[in-house]
Amino acid sequence: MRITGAQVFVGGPGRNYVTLKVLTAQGVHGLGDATLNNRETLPAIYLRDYIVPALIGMDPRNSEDIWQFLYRGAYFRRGPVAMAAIGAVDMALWDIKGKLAGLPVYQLLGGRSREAAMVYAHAAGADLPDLMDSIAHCIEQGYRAVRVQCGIPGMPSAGYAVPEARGRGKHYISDFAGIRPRVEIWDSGRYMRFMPGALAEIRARFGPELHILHDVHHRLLPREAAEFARAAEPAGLFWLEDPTPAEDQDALDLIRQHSTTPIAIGEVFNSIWDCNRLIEAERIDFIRVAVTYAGGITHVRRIVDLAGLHHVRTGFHGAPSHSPISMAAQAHLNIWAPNFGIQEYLVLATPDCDALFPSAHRVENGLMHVSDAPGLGIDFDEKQAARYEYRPGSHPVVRLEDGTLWNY
Ligand code: GCO
Ligand code: MG
Repeated sequence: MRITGAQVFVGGPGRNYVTLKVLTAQGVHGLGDATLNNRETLPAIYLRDYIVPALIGMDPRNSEDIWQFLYRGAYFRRGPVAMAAIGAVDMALWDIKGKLAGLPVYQLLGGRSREAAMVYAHAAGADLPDLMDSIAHCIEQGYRAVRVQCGIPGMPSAGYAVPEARGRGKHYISDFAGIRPRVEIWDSGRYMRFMPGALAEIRARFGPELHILHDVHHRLLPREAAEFARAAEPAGLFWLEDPTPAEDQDALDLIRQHSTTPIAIGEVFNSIWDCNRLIEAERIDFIRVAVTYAGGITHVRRIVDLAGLHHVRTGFHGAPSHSPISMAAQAHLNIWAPNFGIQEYLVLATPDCDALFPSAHRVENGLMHVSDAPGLGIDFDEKQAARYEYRPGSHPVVRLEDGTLWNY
């Protein structure tokens, strides 16, 4: 059996999804996702110019050897661009493997460990009453776990993932605004004075059952993060995400020394080498990697197994920065992983998105049910894809009030 070629598509409804389709002489094809938010053309070029020509003639069933070939063979290892490209190939090869076996990918991983996987939705408000409405809306839709992001009184800009105006909680992600980033102004002091109390009010309003998550998005210094994690304890968070940038991983000890609030980190990590110390030192409770830019199913499975040895559960990244193909690959990992925790889930299910990526995976009452179709259980409609082309966009850039550049 051999690979005869592969195509790369860039574009999609509201997002520049990078989709890889691997073709075989036997007519079976596999799909992968290499979307790297706001840098989408880079994994596409890495695939087109360097990986696809090398894949032709290889036996797609040897997904492990192909992974090693792409990782070790490049000499320059890791990094989000290369790992997104490798991840896409790996997903596509698991898709082919499942189709050949006539089995859904989760069966190849070891079968079901649970009936369905809990997901969390996003709620956001320009202020606390607006956020309360947004949370209530998520609960009405059946979600049991909600990430809550709130506008901060006096903050010059709305804040991370927060709408500028009330009632717009669903539309905070702006795209295709060009490559010159919007500037947001941030003030950690105002945030620290307001947010822990707001989290406690959310707990009081919605009761003990709701799983409440909050994303600091790398904005605090380690000492501030320790203080914040402790101040948030009365809210009983499911997790506190990215309280401080994880580049200085020893600094995370400070959070552990001062608080028992569960910590989730890892959405920007590309490999097991970015998180092995964090996991082994048990500095985190949830690992946030994604199959997209952490090297696909083959590599993320290794991270999941290491995490399982250290009481660290999964909480894969699932922002719309990933296409439904990654979400499908993660649906299979989530159903299998013995140390599954939760899955981030943003409602991508617009009619346009469903038409481009038809699948039978479904979320109901806050639980993701995996399709039993062979392979990843997701398709890609090339006629629909022809409607879209790459459009440049950018993450905002964050500055302090005096102009100092800060972390987005
Ligand atoms: C999350 C993330 C995202 C990122 C985005 C960047 O927890 O979902 O923080 O919202 O900001 O994926 O591209
Ligand atoms: Mg995050």
